[in-house]
Amino acid sequence: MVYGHSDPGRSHIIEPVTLKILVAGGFGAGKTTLVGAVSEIKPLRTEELLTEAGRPVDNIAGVEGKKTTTVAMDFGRITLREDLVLYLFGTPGQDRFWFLWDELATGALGAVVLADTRRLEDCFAAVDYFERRGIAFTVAVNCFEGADNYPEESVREALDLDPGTPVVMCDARERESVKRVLISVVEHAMLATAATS
Ligand SMILES: Nc1nc2c(ncn2[C@@H]2O[C@H](COP(=O)(O)OP(=O)(O)OP(=O)(O)O)[C@@H](O)[C@H]2O)c(=O)[nH]1
Ligand SMILES: [Mg+2]
Repeated sequence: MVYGHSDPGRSHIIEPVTLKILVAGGFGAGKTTLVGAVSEIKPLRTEELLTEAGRPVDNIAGVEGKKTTTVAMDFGRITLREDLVLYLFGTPGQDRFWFLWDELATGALGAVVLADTRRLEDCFAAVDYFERRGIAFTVAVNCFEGADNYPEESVREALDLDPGTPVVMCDARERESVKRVLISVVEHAMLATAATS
C-alpha cells in the first residue's frame, strides 16, 4: 500500500506479510522455551502441572526435572524483517493431545520440528505428520548440555529425512539461534511453495 505522506522518508507504509509457523516435536524438547526466547509479545502459554495422576500416561523419562507441560498451545510473534512477521504456534508435546494438531496446522506455511537427541524417536510422529500433509519443515536439534552431539548427517539418517529438509543445530533458549531456525523454515517453505506452484 502506498500513501502520499508529508514525511518523505515515510512515503511507503509497508504492510507486513504474516506467516504462521508451527513449532512441534517430542514431549519436553523445548518448544515452549523456543517460542518464549524469540517472541516480542508476552507469549501465551497453556502450561499445566505434570501430576502424579498423569504419571502412567506421560512419559517423562529423560526430563524428570520437568514440572509443567503444554496442554493446548504456545503462541508468540516475531518480526523477522519489517515486512515479514511470523506467528508461532507451539504444539503440545504429549500424545494425548494429538487431536489438536489438525486445528493448529490449518493455514501453516511451515514448521519447526524440535528434536532432542536423547529422545530422537519422540519427534518421529511430528516428522511423519508434516511429510504426509506436505507441510515444509526444518528439523532443529536442541543441543541440551550432556546430550551427545550427533552430526547433522546422522540425525538426517535416523529420521529418514528427504534430502531437501534442512537440519539446524540450535539452543532453544537463545534468541539469535532460534531466529536462524525460523529463517531456515521460511526459506525452505518459500522454495517448496515456489516449486509446487
Ligand atoms: N539445557 C537446556 N535446557 C532446555 C533447553 N530448552 C529447554 N530446556 C529446558 O527443558 C525443559 C522443557 O522445556 P519446554 O520448553 O517446557 O519443552 P516443551 O517441548 O514445551 O514441553 P511440552 O510442552 O511438555 O511438550 C524446561 O525445563 C526447559 O527449561 C536447552 O536448549 N537447553
Ligand atoms: Mg511446551
